[in-house]
Amino acid sequence: MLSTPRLTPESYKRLVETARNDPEAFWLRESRRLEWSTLPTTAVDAENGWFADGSLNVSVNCLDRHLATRGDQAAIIWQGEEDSNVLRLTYRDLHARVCALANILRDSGVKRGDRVAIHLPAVVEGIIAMQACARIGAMHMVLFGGFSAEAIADRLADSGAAVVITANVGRRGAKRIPFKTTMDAAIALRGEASTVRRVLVVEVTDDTVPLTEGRDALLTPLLEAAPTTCEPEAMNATDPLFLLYTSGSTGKPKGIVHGTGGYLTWASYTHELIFDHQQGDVFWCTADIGWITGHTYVAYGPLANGATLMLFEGMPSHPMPGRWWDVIQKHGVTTFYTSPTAIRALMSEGNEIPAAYDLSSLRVLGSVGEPINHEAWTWFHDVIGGGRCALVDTWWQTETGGAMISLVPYAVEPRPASATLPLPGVNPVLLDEKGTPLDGAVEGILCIDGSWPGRALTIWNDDALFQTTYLKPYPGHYFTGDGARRDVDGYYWITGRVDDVINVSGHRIGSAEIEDAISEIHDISESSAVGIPHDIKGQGLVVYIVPHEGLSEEQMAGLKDQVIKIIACKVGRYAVPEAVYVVPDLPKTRSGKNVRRLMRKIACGETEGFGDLSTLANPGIVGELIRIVGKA
Ligand code: 6R9
Repeated sequence: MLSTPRLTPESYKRLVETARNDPEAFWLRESRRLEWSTLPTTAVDAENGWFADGSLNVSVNCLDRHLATRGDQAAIIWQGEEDSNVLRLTYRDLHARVCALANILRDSGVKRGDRVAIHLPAVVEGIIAMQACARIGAMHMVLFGGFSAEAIADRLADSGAAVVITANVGRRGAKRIPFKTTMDAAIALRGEASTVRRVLVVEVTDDTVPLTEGRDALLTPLLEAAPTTCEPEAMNATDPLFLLYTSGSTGKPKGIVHGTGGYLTWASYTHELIFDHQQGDVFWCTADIGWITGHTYVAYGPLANGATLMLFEGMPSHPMPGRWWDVIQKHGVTTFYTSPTAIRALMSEGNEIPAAYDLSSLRVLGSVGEPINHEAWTWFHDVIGGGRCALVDTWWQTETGGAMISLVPYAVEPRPASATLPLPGVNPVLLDEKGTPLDGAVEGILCIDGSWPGRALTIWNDDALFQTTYLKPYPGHYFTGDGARRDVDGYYWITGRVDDVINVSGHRIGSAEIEDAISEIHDISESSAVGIPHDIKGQGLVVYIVPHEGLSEEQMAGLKDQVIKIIACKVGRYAVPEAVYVVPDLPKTRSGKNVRRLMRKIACGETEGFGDLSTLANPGIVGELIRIVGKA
């Protein structure tokens, strides 16, 4: 379908200028893209936050207000793993289902401000559950499908969720993923201290699962009996909408809290801009709803803008390579948003696979989650996009709520593998280590000046940590944790994390999180996790462990397996390392700090060029590590 782009280079420039010259007026105007029960009269003030005197309901914005104009349009096209398994939900259907579930949640005692945990595979109930929470003003906390019972237990405890929505199982071919059993195990881990009072179970298949009397209920019969209208809760713009855990460089994963009016404005604004969203688009973001991308560009942005979204239950290359391309062809997907890891994996299957499908419906392609390399960008652009589609590389984070630096199709000149320019209203700066802003073409620490509507409100239960993590490292700027290079034309090239966060296939893993898990193994005295480049995953995780002295050969032989098991159990299988090196010691500074920079280089196979080692407390260990890694 040929369409006129939303923005031209000229109108884009005007947008950038208006946002720069009068941000207050600019953002107030952008807030009007939403339907408010009380219109905000101010955009931002440092004390009170975004659109502070406005009130609205997010699910009304995503559903009710579309009923008159597009009630019969598909809101979700769900493709099951089996080809014949397709579900089309119109906005009217979705509205009814969301209201029914919202009523059930209210009946289960969920009130405004309460937390509801959602742990589901890629079925429509995930989106329905998120919208149902928003309707009654409860905060959802979505758990990634791949989390272990321990990881779930930690998040349930920290959030204090009383109600959980999960599935009997997830489907992967003939395999069944035990969602309910994992949830039972997570709840059991805390015993009496568990906050969970009610577990609602979506039946994805007809597999039966044990139900705990008085706590668990199957959703289908409840939904059939529930009314399909539900009075929405009028929320203040700065009330929290959801809580989502993400990893940082220190300690346990943090519960990032997003607000209502600012977040939804940002989701809608950025979805429209970066994907050049047009009436009739079929928008497919492949992210799991357990990640922020699945929140902003599956559950909220597209629905706020009245789009039709594609949801696929299966895997990219299962049961045969090309399955994703088949979905695009079959459903006429126009906009396709995925991760560099997926692109690289698909690229490695060869060009004949996508060549067998008609991908001519595609108009805009997007990439998110990690830096995209030149080769993957070019392949995606040329082979999947036929050289004809805009390809947007979108840089952002859980904490930013939505895209911050991204191409705007047809308005900004693309450059392969560059996230290009900040969106109108976003003000990035590059700083040196001391925090001095750098001008011109330069590489530095990426920070953002001023605020933007999508910025997280706080960290759940720990506002002081929010301040120290993001606002205090470089006073006056929001610290992203990323490094970036800017070229002479002001284009940004993200270089990756500058802190101890490792990005494996777009999943953020804190080195501290891994080391914490390993610290539970008695025979290990110390460990260090570092990231190294990986052809498909972007980064791979490598772990060094130091055993206690005096272990038997047998004990030594079992250590690597123990490490893998404990990481799978405490964090999840997605965080299992590529390699575990058993070493006698870790390189340390005289003040006792582990020198990750050296461990990273050695894990990459480097054997020289480490610079001055005389500041190490134990310089001799470097040669040892090189030998051990080389031999492995
Ligand atoms: C949306 C999301 C955030 C971190 C971020 C950065 C990396 C995300 C990127 C990118 C280069 C891009 N990242 N998008 N790096 N280019 N287009 O991924 O959120 O899971 O919180 O991860 O991911 O390092 O700081 P989140």
